[in-house]
Amino acid sequence: MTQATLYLLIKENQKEKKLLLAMKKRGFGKGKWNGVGGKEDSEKGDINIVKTAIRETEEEIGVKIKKMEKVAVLSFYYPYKKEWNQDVSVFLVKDWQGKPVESEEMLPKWFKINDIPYNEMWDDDKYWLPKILQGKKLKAKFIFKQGEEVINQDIKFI
Ligand code: 6OG
Repeated sequence: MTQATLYLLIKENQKEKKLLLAMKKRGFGKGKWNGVGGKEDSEKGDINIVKTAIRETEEEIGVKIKKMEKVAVLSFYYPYKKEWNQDVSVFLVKDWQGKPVESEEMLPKWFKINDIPYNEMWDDDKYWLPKILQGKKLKAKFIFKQGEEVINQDIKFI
């Protein structure tokens, strides 16, 4: 199973809480808002998840992660296209350096927690992301049908 990662930057003050999403401009998930992330790449010097996180957020949105917390493991299954199957580890990031900027791969934008564009995101996100934003940690499984729609899901809180 392919292992991938997803980083969700969150900024919060007394007044409001915002989540950074980025419009994917190419590759898997093109045209959708998502967190930043990808797969470990040993050719680029990734030796562990922290190195991968730092490289990817720098490449994709120009910020340097200082601290991150693992909050979920999501397993995605595509019975009609098994090579897409992947496990995605999700991390919340509240401490980083720099300001998110557009790259060749992604266009970042801050969203208020109550304004997340779920209808322009992966279909599974509406099931697990609200729980993460409430402070829960979870392990989940999603099965997709053609058209990238979830047909089966199982969420366990940990
Ligand atoms: P690259 O192909 O760009 O890595 N990813 C998903 N994220 C969400 N929110 N929902 C899904 O539901 C996803 N499937 C994959 C993991 C792909 C990036 O997309 C994430 C990676 O960050 C199916 O290397």
